[in-house]
Amino acid sequence: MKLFIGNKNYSTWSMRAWLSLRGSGVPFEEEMARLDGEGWKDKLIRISPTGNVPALVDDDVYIAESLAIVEYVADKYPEKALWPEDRKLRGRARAAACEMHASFQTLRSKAPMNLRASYPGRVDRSSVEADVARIEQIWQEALDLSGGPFLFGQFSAADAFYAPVAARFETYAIEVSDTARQYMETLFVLPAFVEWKLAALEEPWIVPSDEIDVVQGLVAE
Ligand SMILES: N[C@@H](CCC(=O)N[C@@H](CS)C(=O)NCC(=O)O)C(=O)O
Repeated sequence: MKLFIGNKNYSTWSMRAWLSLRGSGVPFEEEMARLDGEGWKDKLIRISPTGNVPALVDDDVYIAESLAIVEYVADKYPEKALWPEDRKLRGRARAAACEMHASFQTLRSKAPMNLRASYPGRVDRSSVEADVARIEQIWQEALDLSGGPFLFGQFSAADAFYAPVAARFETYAIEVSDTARQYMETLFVLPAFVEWKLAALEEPWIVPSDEIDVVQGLVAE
C-alpha cells in the first residue's frame, strides 16, 4: 500500500491521511509528489487524476480524498482502530473529521499551514474568529466526552484531521483557550506528528501560494 503525499511543510490533506495511518501503526510506503517546480501539476495528475494529494494505491485499487483513504484503511486494518472502538465516540469522531473536511474555509485560506514558519500576529484571531470558536467548541465537547488526552480518548483519525489546524494556531500564535492549548501540546509531542514535522523542516522547497506574504498580497506569487 503506497500513500502519495505533497510537500510536508504545506500539504495539510496529505498530513491528515499520513498521520491517521502512521499514528495508528498501519504499515505503508510513501512517495512525495511535490506541489512546486516545473510541470508539478501534470506530474501530479499522472499519479492522481483528481490532481490532488493524498492518493492511496493498494494493488489495483486507487483511492483519492483524505477521508475516503482513512475509511478504506480503517476497513482494511480494523485492529488498528483508526476510529474509536466505542460506537458513539466513533460517530462523533467521524462527524468531527467530516466537519473539518467540509468547513473552516476562512481559516484555511487566511492562515495556510507552514510548519517551518513562525509568524506571530500575522493572522488576527478576529479575522478568523468564527472558525476558531467553532473548532474550540468541537475540541472542548470531544475532550469532555472522552476525558482526553486526545479528542476521543486514544489517538484517532479525528486528531489527525485537526493537527494542521493546531499547527496553524501555533505558526500564527492565534490565541486559544487553555483546553485547546493543552490539547495542541498533546498533539505536538505525538511521535507521528514529530516525525512529520522533522521531515517538513528538512524540505528546501517553497510553495509561494502558501506563504503568508503572498496570501496577504504583500508579495506577488
Ligand atoms: N478534498 C481533498 C483535498 C486535497 C487537496 O486539496 N490537496 C492539495 C494539497 S494539501 C493538493 O493536492 N493541491 C494541488 C493543487 O493545489 O493543485 C482531500 O481531502 O484529499
